Amino acid sequence: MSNGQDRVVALLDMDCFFVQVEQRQNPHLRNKPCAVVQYNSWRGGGIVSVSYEARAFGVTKSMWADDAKKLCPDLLLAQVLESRGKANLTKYREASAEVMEVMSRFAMIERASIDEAFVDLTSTVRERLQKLQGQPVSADLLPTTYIEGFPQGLTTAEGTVEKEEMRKQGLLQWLDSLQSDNTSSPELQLTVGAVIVEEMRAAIERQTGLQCSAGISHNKVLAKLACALHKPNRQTLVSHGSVPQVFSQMPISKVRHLGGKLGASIIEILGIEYMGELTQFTESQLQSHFGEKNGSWLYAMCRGIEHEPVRPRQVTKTLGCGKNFPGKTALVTREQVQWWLLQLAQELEERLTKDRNDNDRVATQLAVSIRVLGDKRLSSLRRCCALTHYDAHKMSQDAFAAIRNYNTSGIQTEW
Ligand code: TTP
Ligand code: MG
Repeated sequence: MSNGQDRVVALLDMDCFFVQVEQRQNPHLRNKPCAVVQYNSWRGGGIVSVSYEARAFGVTKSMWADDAKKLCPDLLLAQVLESRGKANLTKYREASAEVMEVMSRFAMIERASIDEAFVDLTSTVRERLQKLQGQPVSADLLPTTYIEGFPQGLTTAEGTVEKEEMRKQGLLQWLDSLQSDNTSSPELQLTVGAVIVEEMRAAIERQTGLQCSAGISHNKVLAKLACALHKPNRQTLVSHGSVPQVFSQMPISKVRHLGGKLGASIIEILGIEYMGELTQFTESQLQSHFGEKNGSWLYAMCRGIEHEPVRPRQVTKTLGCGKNFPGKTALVTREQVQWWLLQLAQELEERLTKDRNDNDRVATQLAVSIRVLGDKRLSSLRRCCALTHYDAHKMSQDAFAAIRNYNTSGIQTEW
């Protein structure tokens, strides 16, 4: 098995994505505390994206706009469009496609969400290294790069040094430590990866007007983690050597794949808090608690090693839409259920048809999920059926047939 340093993987994540899309469209919103809300009738609407200026006031995602205004009276708001009684994300999906298109000119990408993508830069880096022919990498090519763990051994009044000054010192120290003629050095490969990511981010901004942050490392988990270290509009390189320090204070739930049940059970069963604490357990101990596969994964991961490939995929695998009906808005009649299924199916029909034209493929399965009030799970019930025609009426009827037995009222017309 490899030592986990054989690849160069990056994760690019747009900064306050929905806000930036609104700011691009409306100059009055630029460089201001600003947030995007969804549905504005209840408490001013729920916030889904917050500009960094507004974050300085304590405004966060999933706050009500009315509460956010108390923290930041000058907060400007933009709204997610609504159609057919639900949020319409078309504008953001289109902006996302613009960004993904620019990224994919550089290397193979895996779209991970509406505003983030993984890139495997291993072969691109190798080619670039050949061109460089042992020339050292100049700090000018890394104007927005932080090297995690650097500068090292700085003891003089750190608090007084500007953040940008620290970044530069760390970068220069790191570049000095590299052997630029050793093309198989993992540290040099990451550094050249970071140069390419600087170019990608500059191209994205030039072509779309949108800014992003990035993480550069040897695998997806570390790249994702690295990206979050210096947001917005910056990128962070996490080397294999910096892993012990990064993981020593990294809450387990912050690590990709550990935000859910598995992460919670690790914390409970082993009585630990941070990712680095996992290194004190043997592989078989971890396997006995969490299963063979998870145990091995954790044993390697806490040492910074992970092998999940970047899968070539620029478009989503599934296409979905849904709506919540909290409190008094709960659906109570069969007609209401059928009517909303039709609204959702109409959106699907539109998006499926566009997808067939854009991506030259057809969907074959329709899945219906219901979540009942109070259920913590993502869905309380999920049923699938064949998807034969991109037809909203047909899809909504099939969807209704798939869930009709779930009606708990005992009466056909009531739900
Ligand atoms: P994120 O990348 O989580 O957030 P962000 O881009 O707004 O901010 P950051 O700079 O921290 O990356 O999500 C991307 C977009 O997805 C976000 O702009 C809005 C949308 N979104 C929702 O609509 N609902 C949600 O619960 C989340 C998390 C995101
Ligand atoms: Mg984002």
